[in-house]
Amino acid sequence: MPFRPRYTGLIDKYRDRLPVRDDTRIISLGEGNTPLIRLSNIPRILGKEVDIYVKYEGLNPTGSFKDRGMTMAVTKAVEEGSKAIICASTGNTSAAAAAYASRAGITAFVLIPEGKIALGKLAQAMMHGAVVIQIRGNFDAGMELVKQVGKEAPVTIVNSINPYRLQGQKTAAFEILEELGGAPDFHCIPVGNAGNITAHWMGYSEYHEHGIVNDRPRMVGYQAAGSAPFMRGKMVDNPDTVATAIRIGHPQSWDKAWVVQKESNGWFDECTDAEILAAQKLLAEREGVFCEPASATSLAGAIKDIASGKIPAGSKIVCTLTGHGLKDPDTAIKQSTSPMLTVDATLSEVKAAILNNMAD
Ligand code: AN7
Repeated sequence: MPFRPRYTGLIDKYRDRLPVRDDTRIISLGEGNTPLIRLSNIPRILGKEVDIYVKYEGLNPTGSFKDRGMTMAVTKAVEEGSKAIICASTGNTSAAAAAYASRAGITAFVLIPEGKIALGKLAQAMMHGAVVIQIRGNFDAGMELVKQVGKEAPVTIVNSINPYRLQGQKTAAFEILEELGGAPDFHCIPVGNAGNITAHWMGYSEYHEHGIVNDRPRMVGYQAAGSAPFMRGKMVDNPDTVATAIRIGHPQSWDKAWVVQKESNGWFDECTDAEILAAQKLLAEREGVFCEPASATSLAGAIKDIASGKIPAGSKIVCTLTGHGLKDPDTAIKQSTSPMLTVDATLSEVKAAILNNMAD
């Protein structure tokens, strides 16, 4: 029969590797199982013999990797009888929390930095019926408040300090290992709170320890230059970057991420906003893959390290694209240089517009 079983989300698929019981009610939107796309043009443009794959996490149900963690966190919150969840967020966590809470029939409270989250993410949180609390402060201030209020109100925190979040997110590494038949040489990933780099290392290590694969990648974490505590070696108090998703100065998984760097023999680096936007545009224009600015940090960093030889020729590289480009239409439109023509609705004008703009 040309049919295969319906894909029902990552908890069902990886049930035996996740902390759920047989009778647990799974809160899922069919997250996970995202495409691992092999780049076909960019390596040639770089002029290097490298094999680059992008893990397009923007194709999760709410448009970011956060769904992997949120399906676990909300499933466990409901199992434990919680009626409300709360998070601080630069946008994507709030979108995922709002969606999964609505599906579970519980309340989501989301704290976001006023004026500093991308429009699509705000639309999601509002549309899914979350209680949106804008704070006059940044993500780090919101995170502190969430930790405090979590002790005083009956709400479950679903930021990545909730251990179930990382459990869900580790499945991205499982998928990569299964598809490649082993580990890539390098895994490049954007770093904000450093939950995702930690979760990937957990996933890679789990398959390695169980003998399913016999190697692990070197983990390379890239930050935005204006928001790069791992490069400064200390917390940053006033982080800033066009990549608002990773506008985070006090990473919650600070210690864990340093362990990942050491164990994997990897490194951290930073990219300027200009480098991030250039990588976002390159991916969109040359590969047909649209990710949000924060996500492009992984490719922006990889491009630099490939150019310098730190990532050598012959390497197999996976770059995680954490969120969809549609999350942040403002930044995309602002940096686009594509022709936008307005003409009369006549055959002659439309024809002229086409003939004048044919590629050589
Ligand atoms: C697109 O939504 O922290 O290093 O509150 O949205 O695991 O924090 C978002 C983080 C990368 C960084 N790319 O991941 C939030 C939030 C995108 C993101 C990151 C985020 P971590």
